[in-house]
Amino acid sequence: MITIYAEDHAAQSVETEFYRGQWVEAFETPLRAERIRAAIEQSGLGPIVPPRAFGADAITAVHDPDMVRFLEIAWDAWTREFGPTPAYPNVWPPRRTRQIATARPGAELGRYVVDMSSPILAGTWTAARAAVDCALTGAQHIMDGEASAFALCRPPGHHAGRDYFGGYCFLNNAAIAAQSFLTQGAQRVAVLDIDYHHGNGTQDIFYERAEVLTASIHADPRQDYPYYIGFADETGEAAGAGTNLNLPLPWGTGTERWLEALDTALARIGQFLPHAVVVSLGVDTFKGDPISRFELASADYIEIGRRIAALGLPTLFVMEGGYATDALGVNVVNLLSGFDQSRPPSAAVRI
Ligand code: Q9C
Ligand code: ZN
Repeated sequence: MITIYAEDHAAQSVETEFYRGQWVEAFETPLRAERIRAAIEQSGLGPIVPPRAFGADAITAVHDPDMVRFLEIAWDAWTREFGPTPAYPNVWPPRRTRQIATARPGAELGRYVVDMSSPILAGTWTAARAAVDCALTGAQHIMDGEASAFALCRPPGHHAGRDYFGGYCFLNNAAIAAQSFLTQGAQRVAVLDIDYHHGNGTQDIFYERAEVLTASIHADPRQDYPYYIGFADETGEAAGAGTNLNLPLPWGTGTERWLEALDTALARIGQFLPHAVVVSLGVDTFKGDPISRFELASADYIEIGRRIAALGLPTLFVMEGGYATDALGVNVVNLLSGFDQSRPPSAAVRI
């Protein structure tokens, strides 16, 4: 399997993050992507290539253009007022307020940022764009006939909705790639989100869309981030009624129960007959993850890869979360090689 990786990810880098009322050592670091890249290099999984540069159209196909413009200019606007310090919001629009643009970068930040996990830095736009390019390049490989690809995206994307971002994310790499399949003629695409956290941004983007099935296996939103969304009764609306599947699981979920949920999601995806599957690949379901509470073991990821491969569909893996830095490489390589080794031949995309 080919891996797409961009060095520019390192432009998004903070020493600390706000966690449980304190500034603690950051969980989402450049080292994460470096560990994954190194493990893939050593594994012989396949070549690692840089992304192609894509334009903004694929981004505004799923995101609010005003938010995308804001992301692009936010650092300059912020530093003009406050100097070169990371941009965090400290104000948010309450319910029943209107979406009226303000003249101040801090207030604009509050209109788009939902938490304190996604600070805007000098290199945020560069890094976020590079991650999108990795995802789109992976999609391109699949459109060109490859059976699978791994977009080693960082920063992650699945918490970025149509007009908001947070949770270490800025642009929704997986959703942008899924939409790019449709733009290029695919009739149906499925997004399978196996990150520990609910893929709220992806659900938001495709909630009323009949052509995209979104399925997410994640921590119960009563217990964990992103909270408020990700419940089982959220099944899609309007044309998208019935095309969103949430499988929330409680803290402490282990291998058996998690794999049952995976089988449920895979069965639904199989019935949907998608032309391609985008997997939002988080490995924060690992038992050693410092911010999560599922109990998967490293060997489980091999089995997960095998079961996804059994769909026999063109599959784009897009990196999301996973914060047990020392185990990231083995967990990701296990999943991708589990997929590669058990894959039935001739699953190239057919439109
Ligand atoms: N109590 C991803 O895995 N902070 N994002 C949560 C937990 C934000 C996770 C604090 C976690 C975002 C892509
Ligand atoms: Zn996560």
